[in-house]
Amino acid sequence: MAENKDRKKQEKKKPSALNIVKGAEGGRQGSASPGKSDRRHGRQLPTSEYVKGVLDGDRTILGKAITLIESNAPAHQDQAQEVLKELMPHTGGSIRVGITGTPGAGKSTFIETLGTYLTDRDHMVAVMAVDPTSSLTKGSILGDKTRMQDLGRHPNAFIRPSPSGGTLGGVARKTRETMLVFEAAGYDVLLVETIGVGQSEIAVRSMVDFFLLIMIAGAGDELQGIKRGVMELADAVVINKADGDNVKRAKMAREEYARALHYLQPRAEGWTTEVHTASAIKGTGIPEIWELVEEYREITQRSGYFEKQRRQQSKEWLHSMLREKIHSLFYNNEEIQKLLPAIENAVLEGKIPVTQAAWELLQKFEKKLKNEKK
Ligand SMILES: Nc1nc2c(ncn2[C@@H]2O[C@H](COP(=O)(O)OP(=O)(O)O)[C@@H](O)[C@H]2O)c(=O)[nH]1
Ligand SMILES: [Mg+2]
Repeated sequence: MAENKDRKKQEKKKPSALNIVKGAEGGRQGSASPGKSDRRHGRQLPTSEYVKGVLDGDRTILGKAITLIESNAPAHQDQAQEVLKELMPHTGGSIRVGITGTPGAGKSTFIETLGTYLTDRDHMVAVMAVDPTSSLTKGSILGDKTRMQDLGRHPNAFIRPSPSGGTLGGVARKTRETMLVFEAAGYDVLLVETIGVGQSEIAVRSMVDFFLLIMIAGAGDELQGIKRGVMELADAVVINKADGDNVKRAKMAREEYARALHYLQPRAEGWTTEVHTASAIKGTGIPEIWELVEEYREITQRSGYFEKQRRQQSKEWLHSMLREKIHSLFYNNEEIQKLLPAIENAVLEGKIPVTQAAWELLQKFEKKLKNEKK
């Protein structure tokens, strides 16, 4: 493969990613030489084959298209965008449901039971997760795979573990794009699980139509305090594990949460957030919760809120991508990287005011951008 300037830049910055970049560039030039990325990602197909395969609901190609979207290699990302552009007219036809709740509340079990309930009723169900920690622990992926074994075998279901590695922003982008691919392939129910801690809940909230919070009875007051912020994001709350000795406690918890919700502004226009009890293991309460989702869709589609929320989400997604890109352009800029330590020190030592330091760096950056344009 020919040397080029881009490659040289990459070599300097990230020697470990070199092989992946090499393979990707081979792909871009249409060369058939197998680099490491070919082995990792399988050979890239022509764009039209991804598009046709996805639209035909071909599971193998669907998997490959998602792998393409998840790849960090620039050539893969370029092609992924081409594929997505072709698929766009066929997207949007699903109900997108986010599922959150503290670890151990039963999210994965709930998804397995709900997913099976839906596939038995001829729905096409895709399951995804947003877990920016998954590359570190691997635990959640393995755990979910065993928990979703039956669903995973169903021909109408497709389970895709969280894309691993990278920032929350990166993982969220990949999940959003994967959702579009699933829709183009005819999946009409998308279920997205969060890890239930930190910012991943906000990220998933911003990509779904309906957000379901799964709680358990008696998890402690301090926990409920943490969850209050998340309760404001929910369109419905489920008290799970309402089985065996736990039924009574679950019902009491439901009353308690319903009272708490009473004082909160409902999140969606024209909708009241309800609390239900369920047992993901026994399957009780699951049909009622699905009915609620259907009702939500009906009401909000009629009022126009459904579409309005989606448009708003796209707009926010655009801005968050721009912010991320601008951030990385700035911090990866060679000149900025050279200047930054000295300016940081000057700020630390109180030699220049912070505002001045920021303006100086930004002016350098702006100049650099202008020069590059020439
Ligand atoms: N008794 C009971 N246990 C449940 C129920 N749902 C989940 N569990 C158990 O709770 C544990 C955590 O479940 P999991 O689905 O992995 O929770 P997640 O971390 O929220 O995804 C597992 O041992 C499940 O078997 C339920 O409805 N009833
Ligand atoms: Mg889980």
